[in-house]
Amino acid sequence: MLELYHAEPSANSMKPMICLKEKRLDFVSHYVDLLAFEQHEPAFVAINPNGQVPVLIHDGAIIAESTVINEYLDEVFPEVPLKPADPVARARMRVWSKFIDEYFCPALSMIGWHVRIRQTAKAVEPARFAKLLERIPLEEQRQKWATIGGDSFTEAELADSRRRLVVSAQRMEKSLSEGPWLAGETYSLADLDTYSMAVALPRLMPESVSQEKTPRLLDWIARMNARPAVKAALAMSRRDPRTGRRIDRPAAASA
Ligand SMILES: N[C@@H](CCC(=O)N[C@@H](CS)C(=O)NCC(=O)O)C(=O)O
Repeated sequence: MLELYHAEPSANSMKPMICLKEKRLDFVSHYVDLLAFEQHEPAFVAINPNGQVPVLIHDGAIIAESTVINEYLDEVFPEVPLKPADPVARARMRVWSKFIDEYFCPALSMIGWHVRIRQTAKAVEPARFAKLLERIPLEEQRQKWATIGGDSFTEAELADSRRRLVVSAQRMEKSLSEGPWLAGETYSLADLDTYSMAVALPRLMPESVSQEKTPRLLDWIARMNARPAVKAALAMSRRDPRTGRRIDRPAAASA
């Protein structure tokens, strides 16, 4: 049996959600509401001591880390392959995943937390917020929550993250001038891992990600949006995109 602990279909949670959908695998969905701090509840920390989503459980084996989860799924369920057969293209795919994890995602996360998550932290009554901070297992995450609950990141930090997002967009644009998909001729984990972050860029940075500046990136996002697996993952959202309010859907097996 496959179970996925995930939040909204965006960023790291979205990576395995698309992967599972591409592979048409049934899985039990466990929604973890990050804005209700469910990821730091003892029951979830017992599953992932980092207190972060996503987490896959396959026949009792717990696998964390979104990139690792997708590599695992591709290895164990190879019927719909998501790695190019050519070793050079495969290496290129892995360089993208590394770039996403080490460079693009941390920058996107800082901006996303500053723009969206900050208001959630600010809305919590200070004494309760202090208690919530205490139970965050990772020191780095505790500091990050404390930062956005306080004065947020410095202008210099935010400017550097925005710069890194522009670099990321330009890198995607260049790569897509060399082939239809990020690793070359074949749709792969590089595309779905990167899309899970990049889909936010046109809205976040219209001055840098536009028809004029990054036409190939926008075309690639449109091709990704049209994939049934991507549509199915996005349909698992539990928040109304207009109001941001929680929509309660019954937890269900999904394919
Ligand atoms: N390296 C991890 C990062 C996971 C991560 O940052 N998850 C975020 C959601 S995108 C999270 O759970 N944040 C909530 C928190 O830290 O409180 C991965 O790729 O799975």
